[in-house]
Amino acid sequence: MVKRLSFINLVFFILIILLPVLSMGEGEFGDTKWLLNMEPDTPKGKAIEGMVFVKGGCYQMGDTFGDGSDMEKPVHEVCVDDFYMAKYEVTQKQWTEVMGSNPSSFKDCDNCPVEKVSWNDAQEYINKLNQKTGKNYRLPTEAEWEYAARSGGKNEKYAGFSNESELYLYANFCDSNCEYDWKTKNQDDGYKNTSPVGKYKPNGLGIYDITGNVWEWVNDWYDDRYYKSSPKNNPGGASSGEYRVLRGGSWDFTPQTLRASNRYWIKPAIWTNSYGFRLAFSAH
Ligand SMILES: [Ca+2]
Ligand SMILES: [Ca+2]
Repeated sequence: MVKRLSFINLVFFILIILLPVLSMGEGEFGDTKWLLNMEPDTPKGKAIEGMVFVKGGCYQMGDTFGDGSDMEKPVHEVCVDDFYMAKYEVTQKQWTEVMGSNPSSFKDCDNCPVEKVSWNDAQEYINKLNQKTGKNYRLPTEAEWEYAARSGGKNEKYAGFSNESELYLYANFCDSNCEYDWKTKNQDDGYKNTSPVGKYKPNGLGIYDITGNVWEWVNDWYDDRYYKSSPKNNPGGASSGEYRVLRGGSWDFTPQTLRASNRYWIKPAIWTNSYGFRLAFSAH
């Protein structure tokens, strides 16, 4: 009987000592925990928290509405394999949990997108995240980004819709709240600067803020002639260059800039408070 009591006491002791330690480990990444649950080798089509499975396919990439610039031409057919795309832009909280500090201008907003990150900074975040998680997160390619933005390659002018007058329902852009001269005075999206992610209607794949809020770095080197010679299957951009590509427009830009086919090119070490990114990874 004495022995049995001691054993029970020992079990209680172990539980009392170990439980707080175990729960500390579980909370290590806080809200980034959803990232740890994403398996790059997850069977195709399986739902993963925080990510959308994008079934691959072929689409017309570029200026399909005829109102873009030369760098969006020619419209050309592109095919992408299955992949996963994050539902949201990387937030300030997710950034801080991995990097230990927050570079953003518009702070005190955990769920706002991280900004003031260069392409190089985004790579550093991804490398650290992959070291911590043992996964293979990456930036989407430019072709994957546009395919996902157009709700799986549909002929949509913006991510999930085509009518410019609906922008305020889907996107944070330079609307009537915006302080710049080029603001769109007859639309009110509710935010002067960045907004928390997921505040607006998602596109047809359930991806949020892919139009507007912050520009999103993609993996590709920029080359304004690339569309003329792009391979059809899984194009990955120019093999070298001086600029990286950003997509989708931001809180301080015009409707014309927010179009799904619009391309923006910036040196990889440059940051501003309208540049952010979202994660992707390959489906096997
Ligand atoms: Ca706005
Ligand atoms: Ca965006």
